[in-house]
Amino acid sequence: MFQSNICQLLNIKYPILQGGMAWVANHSLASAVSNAGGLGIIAAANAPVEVVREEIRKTKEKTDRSFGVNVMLLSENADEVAHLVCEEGIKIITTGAGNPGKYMELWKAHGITVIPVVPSVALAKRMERYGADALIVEGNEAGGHIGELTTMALVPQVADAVSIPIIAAGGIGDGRGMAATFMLGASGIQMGTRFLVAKECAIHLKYKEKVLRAKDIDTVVTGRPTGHPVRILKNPLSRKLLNMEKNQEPASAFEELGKGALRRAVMEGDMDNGSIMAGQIAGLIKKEQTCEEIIEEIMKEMKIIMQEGWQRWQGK
Ligand code: TUI
Repeated sequence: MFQSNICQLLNIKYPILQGGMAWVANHSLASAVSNAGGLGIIAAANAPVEVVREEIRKTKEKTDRSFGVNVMLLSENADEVAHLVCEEGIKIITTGAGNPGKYMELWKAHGITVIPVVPSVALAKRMERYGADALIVEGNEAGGHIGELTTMALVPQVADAVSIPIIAAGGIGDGRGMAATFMLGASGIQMGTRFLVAKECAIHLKYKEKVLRAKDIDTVVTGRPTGHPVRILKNPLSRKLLNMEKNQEPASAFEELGKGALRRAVMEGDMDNGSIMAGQIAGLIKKEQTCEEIIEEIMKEMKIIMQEGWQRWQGK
């Protein structure tokens, strides 16, 4: 059986984490991923603390396995959520979109395993010093809010800079991608886009169809001038946003257009005015499957490709 240090750290069967996707990663998806042997993660995103509490309780009802909560640090509710996870006895936290330094002491005092997302070597080193247990090293192939570097360039540089385990994210959609990041120094992966189309993922059908139909070049990065670049699928909204960037319109105009846009896509299936966050690997994803099918398939591919890679090296 394949086991990595991430499996021991998180008490899971396979070193596969589900990304904490805002408005998407709820109890249904998180419990399904955990029940399939990966690590399901509830996204706190911008949600009010009571909504997050309810999601945590529902997840506990649906699985007795390990699961985590993602704290999105740009949220105005981040402080409250940071304390809620302690109250609710959450064992694993991932963070995104910022530096979680100010919460590390609190979380470590509660015995929580803390895994920040880092987009750079500098933040990776700082998080290790603060006591992070592992890192999610996310390249800009990912959907949603992204950093500057690709997975291919970032993962080996962080691997050389820290000694805690690394989970690679951004651009990984199958066993080949998983094997590739292991060659770069990762010992686990996090996937978002592949789980967007999971049967247990309760987003609008039109969102899933859009991901399933996406081609390799169908994502764009919007919002660079705001300091919060976001990768989404091309649609009328993305075209409007990019036009506004070209015309150097003020940040307030972006905010106005972007407000509620993710919710419109996820909940209402509004493919014109909604923000359809997805990673560059969307073009590879062609079918809806259960979380169990996704995870088992990736682990099978991973094992085969690790063996084939050696044969290729030998010229066979
Ligand atoms: O957080 C994500 N992906 C997200 S969050 C999100 S909600 C949102 N929507 C619109 C604008 C902004 C947020 C949608 N997708 N991924 C993890 C991630 N974290 N990517 C990049 C970072 C990151 C960036 C800067 C982590 C730390 C960081 O630190 C800056 C600092 O303060 O040192």
